[in-house]
Amino acid sequence: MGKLIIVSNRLPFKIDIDKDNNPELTPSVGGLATGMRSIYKDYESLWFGWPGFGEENISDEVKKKTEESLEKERCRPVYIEEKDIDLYYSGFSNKTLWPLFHYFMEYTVYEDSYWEAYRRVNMKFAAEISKVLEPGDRIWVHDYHLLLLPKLIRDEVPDVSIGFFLHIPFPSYELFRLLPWRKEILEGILGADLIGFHTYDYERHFLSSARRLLGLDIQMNRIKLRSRIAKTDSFPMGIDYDKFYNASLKSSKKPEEERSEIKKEIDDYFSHHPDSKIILSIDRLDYSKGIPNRLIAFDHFLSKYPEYHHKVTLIMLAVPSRSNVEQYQMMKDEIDRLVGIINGRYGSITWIPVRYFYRSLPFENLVELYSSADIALVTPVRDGMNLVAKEYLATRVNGSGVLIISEMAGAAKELNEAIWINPNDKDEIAGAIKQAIEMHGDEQLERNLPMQKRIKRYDIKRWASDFIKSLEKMVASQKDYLSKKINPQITEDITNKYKQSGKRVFFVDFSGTLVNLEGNIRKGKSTDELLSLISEISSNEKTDIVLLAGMEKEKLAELFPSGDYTLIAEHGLWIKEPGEDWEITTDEQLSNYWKEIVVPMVHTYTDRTPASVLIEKDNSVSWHYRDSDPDLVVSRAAELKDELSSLVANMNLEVLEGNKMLEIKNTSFNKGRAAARYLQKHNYDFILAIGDDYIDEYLFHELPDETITIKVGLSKTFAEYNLESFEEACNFLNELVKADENI
Ligand code: ADQ
Repeated sequence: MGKLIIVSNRLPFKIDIDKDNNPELTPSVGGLATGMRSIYKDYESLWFGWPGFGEENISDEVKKKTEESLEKERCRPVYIEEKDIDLYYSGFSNKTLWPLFHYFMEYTVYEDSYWEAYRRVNMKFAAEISKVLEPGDRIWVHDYHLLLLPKLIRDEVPDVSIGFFLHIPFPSYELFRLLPWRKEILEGILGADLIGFHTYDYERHFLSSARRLLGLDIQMNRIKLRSRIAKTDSFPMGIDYDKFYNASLKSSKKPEEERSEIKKEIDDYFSHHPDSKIILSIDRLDYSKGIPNRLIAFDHFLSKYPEYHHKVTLIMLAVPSRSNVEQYQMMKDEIDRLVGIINGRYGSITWIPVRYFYRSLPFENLVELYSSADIALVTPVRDGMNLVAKEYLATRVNGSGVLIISEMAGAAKELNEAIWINPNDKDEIAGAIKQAIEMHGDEQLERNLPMQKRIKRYDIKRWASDFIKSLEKMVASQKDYLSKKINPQITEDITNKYKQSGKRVFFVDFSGTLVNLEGNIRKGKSTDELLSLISEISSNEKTDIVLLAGMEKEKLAELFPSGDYTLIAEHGLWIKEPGEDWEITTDEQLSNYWKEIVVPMVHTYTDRTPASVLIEKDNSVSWHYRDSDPDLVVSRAAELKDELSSLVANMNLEVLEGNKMLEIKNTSFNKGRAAARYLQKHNYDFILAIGDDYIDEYLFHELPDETITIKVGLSKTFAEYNLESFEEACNFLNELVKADENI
């Protein structure tokens, strides 16, 4: 098995250079580093990330020593120039993507120089990673700083396995579409085989944007790309449950003299205020975390329920973060102001309602705070996951405590026994605080135990290993899809058979197989080249061509007027051989009475689905929705199919789902039957059929076993082979035709 390459903006170590120019590596305590460490040992791993400084800021000696130390930890630095760090990290990552993806449109900056630097840095990562890539390697790219990286790597090494995980929300299409570089970003992410999100909501937002902005064909969570399938899935990130649980257990058993200063202070507080409750909030100081909302709601609580004055204290810990970004500075001022107002308004000599700390704390202190707090108040206005809520629960060794969580945090989805609040509803938050203070111990246990069980089971290690297993599975199924792809060897084999044959026929579907479905064939844009290819094939007296299409016979004859080859129209109902008139292919009596019922029914869908059209043919009705809202048509088409299903059984009809269309037709004809009927009259020792649509599967099924069947586009098929696109199909046919010239 190959290497596992992990890529994140930062390496999982803080690097300090001491006075003797020696690097000191301190492992990061974050969840990601812990999770990755757990799978590191199962693979030969390598981690790429920014070391925290640029190459230009260190001497060659320091650089060499740093790289040697990092290499021992299987880490490779990606140096970023200082000017780019500012534009790429503080700029595009934190002033464009972060606010937009957290629904802070008003903070989002669209700045070309940020974007250019973002691209440059992503390219730098790609270049560094490409140097070490070997067949069989897997790459796991993390987060919003590196959205372009999956595609950049794929462009370099097309068959490498790439997973991508987004740690922040993916916003709804309505927000995402505002980004000037939205297509490049989507294409960048889609370079991955597996794209992971914390929740299903983020996943469906991503799929919706991919469908609407790139017009991609998406079935369930599989996205059909030109030469591969990408899959999305949700993997709610967990924490190192045992680490928090065991640390809390250890802290509760510590003798008094060994307790930390913080713990002593808390214990002292409780000894003087035995009936008092501690509410705890811990966050990075970020506008997405809803800290001002929380303070306003706490103020409201104190004003609405004065009976709790002196009986409750909010301990609020905020870790300094991105303090060079203006909005963060403004928010810090706002928080300072609000804390001042609350403490000034309600505080007394013996009671400070809000105890606010603006600093980072060592792990042990964090655990002491978690385990001492009666209530955790987690109120983000938008949060990808929120690990603090899970960490609080993990430290509650005796199952007590109350978690109040914003429904806007990804974690809320898994923590539905907690008290949910809307972070914008101060009255609801005040009520939740009251409910939490008054909650009976039994109820606390009843709520916490199932949550603890859940987050213990799906911890950070399970999260990481699940993602990797899923990536491996995806790569295996990718191989299944690609196993039918025509490669040079297969082309050669088919060409040899073709050359050795005496008489050949090509059954060729038209739209989607030889021309792009979006290409406007009516305006004659793409027909010239195509007509010359078809004439070339049919001018060879050993080769016949049968063109098949869903369109009406008159339209097809107008597009292909030459009369030198056979045409099959209306999905197999009509056939016209060279020099002959159109003939119906079925002996069954066709009646059209059903159209009186079906056409008005389809019309009600056309009317309610902008940009969809109904086409009524002699013996079939089709509903085309290529240009309609892709999300809307998924449900509309399913609804119509469902409505038709009870009718069709009694009327000898069938509903076929084609490429962005539904076709309702009589069951007594199809392309396969028409082709089989044609073959009864002619003899060939080389038969080839090529089509792109679900409807062409009839063709692949009905033709003799020795037929060479080719499906254009990647999807499950009865055909023996796959080609990626209509361009490849045309090239393939061209090559066969040329083979004759070389005999
Ligand atoms: P963050 O926005 O950083 O992460 P969060 O998930 O809450 O948010 O993680 C914060 C981490 O920092 C926690 O592990 C916590 O223990 C630690 N921490 C907080 N305050 C601290 C303090 N004062 N001292 C020391 N440590 C402190 C991003 C996304 C989240 C997503 C994570 C993981 O924004 O939504 O959950 O990534 O994917």
